[in-house]
Amino acid sequence: MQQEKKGLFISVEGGEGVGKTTNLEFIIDYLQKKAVPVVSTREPGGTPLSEEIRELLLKPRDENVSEVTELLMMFAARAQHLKQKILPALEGGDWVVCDRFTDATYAYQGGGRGMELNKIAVLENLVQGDLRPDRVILLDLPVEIGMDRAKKRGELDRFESQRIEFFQRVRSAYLQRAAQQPQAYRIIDASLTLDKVQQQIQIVLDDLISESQRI
Ligand code: Z5A
Repeated sequence: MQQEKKGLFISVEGGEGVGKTTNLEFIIDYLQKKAVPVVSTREPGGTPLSEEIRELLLKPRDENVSEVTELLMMFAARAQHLKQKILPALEGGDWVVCDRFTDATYAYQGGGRGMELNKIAVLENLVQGDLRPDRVILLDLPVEIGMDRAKKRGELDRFESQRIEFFQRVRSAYLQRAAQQPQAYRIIDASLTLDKVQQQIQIVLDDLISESQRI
């Protein structure tokens, strides 16, 4: 798949309760104020079919879900999301800001579930071709704080019910990917107050806006 990409593609990543949803709203608002045309979306999800797959993935169930099933469903939702929403928006010149993308698959299915990274890479190439986020904003937070924040919101889904060790592996996997790809990743200290977190995010967005004006 060869993409004619014109807009910028930003993903917002991090473990449980780090503040992705809260800060995604800030990002969209900030970009709109700067007159950047922007589409907000999320994974798994983003289109009617992908949202149905999300429901299937998150629903707590007695049946043990195979890691391969989970991985294939993530990429099935992603393939639909790319075709229906992300690629048309980028090709039309919009920026796309996505609450999680394939880095979450490396962190959760790779780090958390222990799936081999080269198997994830095969699906990544099949589904995305050479499309990768231009910037990954990684909200990083000690796992205990994130879990506490998330618990306050009520009932836990199938992922949120995992043990703390799972989320520690997820966090390590994210930090490892960030270290391997410093040009794409920006790590934000999400343990600070919301104001301070958003000041850090604003710097990342201002850099991207300047870069896009130089192209
Ligand atoms: N998943 C996967 O396994 N593989 C994949 O490839 C993909 C996803 C794409 C659904 O994701 C699950 O899918 C996810 C991984 C898996 N499961 N988990 N865990 P999701 O993004 O929908 O679910 P989530 O990670 O659980 O996100 P969340 O629960 O919506 O959390 P959040 O968006 O990061 O946090 P928030 O709702 O913005 O904030 C949480 C609370 O903290 C809230 O009350 C805020 O007001 C508060 N907050 C936020 N920032 C602050 C600061 N700075 N200080 C104090 N309090 C704060």
